[in-house]
Amino acid sequence: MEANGLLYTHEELDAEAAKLLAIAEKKGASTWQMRVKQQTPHCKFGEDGVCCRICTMGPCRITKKAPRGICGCDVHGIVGRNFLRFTAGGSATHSDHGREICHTLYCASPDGAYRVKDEAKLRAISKRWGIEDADTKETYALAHELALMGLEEYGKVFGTQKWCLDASPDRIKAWDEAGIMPRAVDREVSTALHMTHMGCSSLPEALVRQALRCGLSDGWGGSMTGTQFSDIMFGTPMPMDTEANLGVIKEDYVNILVHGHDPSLSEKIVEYAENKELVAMAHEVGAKGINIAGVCCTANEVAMRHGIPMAGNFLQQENCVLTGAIEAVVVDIQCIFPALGPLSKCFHTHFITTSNIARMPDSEFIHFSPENADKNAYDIVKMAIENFKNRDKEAVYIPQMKRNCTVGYSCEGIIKQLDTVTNSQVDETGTYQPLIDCITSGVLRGAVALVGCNNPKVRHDRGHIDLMKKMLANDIICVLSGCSAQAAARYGLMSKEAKAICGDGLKRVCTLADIPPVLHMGSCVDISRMMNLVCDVAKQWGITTPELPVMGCAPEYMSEKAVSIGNYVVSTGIDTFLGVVPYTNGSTEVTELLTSGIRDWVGAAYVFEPDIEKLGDMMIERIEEKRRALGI
Ligand code: BF8
Ligand code: SF4
Repeated sequence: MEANGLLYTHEELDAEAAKLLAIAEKKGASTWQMRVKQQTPHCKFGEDGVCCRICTMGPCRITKKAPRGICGCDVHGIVGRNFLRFTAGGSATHSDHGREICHTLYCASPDGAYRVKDEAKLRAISKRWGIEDADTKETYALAHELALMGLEEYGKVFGTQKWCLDASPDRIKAWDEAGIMPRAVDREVSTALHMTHMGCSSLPEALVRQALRCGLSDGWGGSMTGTQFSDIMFGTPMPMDTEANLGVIKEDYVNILVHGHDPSLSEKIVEYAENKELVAMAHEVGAKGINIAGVCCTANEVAMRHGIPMAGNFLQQENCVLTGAIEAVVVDIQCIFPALGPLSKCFHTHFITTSNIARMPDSEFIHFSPENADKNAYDIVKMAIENFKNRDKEAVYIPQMKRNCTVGYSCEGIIKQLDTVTNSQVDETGTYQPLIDCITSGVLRGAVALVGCNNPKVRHDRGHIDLMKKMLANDIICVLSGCSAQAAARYGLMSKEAKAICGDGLKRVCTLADIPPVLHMGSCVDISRMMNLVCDVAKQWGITTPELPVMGCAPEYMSEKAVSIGNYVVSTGIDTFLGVVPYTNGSTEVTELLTSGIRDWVGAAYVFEPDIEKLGDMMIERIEEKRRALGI
């Protein structure tokens, strides 16, 4: 272990994974490590984005000898169209998650399955959105009105996204001038699909512009709704302690994994795990109780609101089942390996799918709906309990490795905590001024939003961890979400003691503010929180967002959602560093636009760099460059 036993090393965690892999081999189960071998090397045409199959005259693949598709489209048009479609997939997906949350809020009632927990937030948003009598209206009448308004945002006929009103003035101006102010999500996704239909757009500039706009409709639309409306119902996260890594699975308990994204499901499972009748039932079958552990973004959602431990991130999902100690994996939507079906069949594990959006073979389907949430959750937990007797106790192997972490730094949580750093200009309601003071004085050099997935193209979690360590040593604070957050947590970087590996400035800030050096801001839809954070800091500082010494980075991303995020982060004025190239290498024109040209529209651009060491150096250099430009 490093830093006096504070952090796990890569080797320690790799050794843990290797043992589980050996179990898989013995059982004849397929794992992602095996499938990667079967799938590599990847198709070069696909990798470069130069294959087009959007009409049945193709597929057309661009080579030196065949520079155009049958319709005459060149490589730049093909790569640009693929990039836009990729973005649209991500934007639609995130936004549909937000739409489900609107629906849940619409079903909320004082004595029903879902209630309003953060009434102040409900009233504040309602007021900003122009609902009459937002201060005095009966809570649930107001919640339903806001939920309906939220739902209507998705398909509104005229105008642009209401959340954009919260952005800094420089953003609104930039988006207006670039013609990328996002309209309704459904409109932007449809426009993207229309533009990329055979015989429509093949001009890279138009395709990239729409990709930014479509991304913005996610970050400043659907994702923002998902985040803010979840806070209204389930509470705005505040710092709390929990644990991470496979060691949170408990041998003597009924173990239920919650995996996916939509907290409507996981919140209820967490609630029913404490139900007296069900706990008694668990005791009857010989278990000490019911243990819930999270995987992927669901883990982030329930960790930051209830302190539920996080078993692992995207590339840990199979490892969880391989412990042989999981009675049920309960999933909703997104980032769920279809492999979990066949894998769970090698054990006693129930693989329970719950959403019409994510149906999979070899799963047991229990349709979960807000209207039947209580019964659904009860049935699911009961199913897991009844399965405890089927566990092959001899075959259980739970690596005893876990780390403490502090999670749940929403914007509100950060303001509350950072206010303790300096005494300068602190007012009663709290502001970002202490954070700004730390940056202008140089105690902190800047900040990096480290986000996104795992991808076997980068060794599991190493991109995240190596970058974080580098940033921390250079007094750059990190804000995290998604699978990046769980990587930090399981290595130990999200504990307050991890300040030991920071530069002197960041160490001092962590001590004074009593925070870990990497701040958990939530799930991937919560990157919208980061957008609020940068805009509010810029407003308070009196500068524009592109002037901030702040970077965005997804070193191991894999999903369409991540590319949609990249597009709204960059459009929010934050240079965005990706460790995996988004299938754009085939076009010099598209690459030039994304890595440079779009700077003219939004004041920021992408860097694609698979060498993680270099990527880190470039981020630090960029932060220092921004500081010099500000004269700080
Ligand atoms: O939305 S970071 S692997 S879990 S896509 Fe998925 Fe990527 Fe993880 Fe959450 Ni985000
Ligand atoms: Fe080929 Fe053009 Fe059809 Fe694409 S749209 S498959 S490039 S003919």
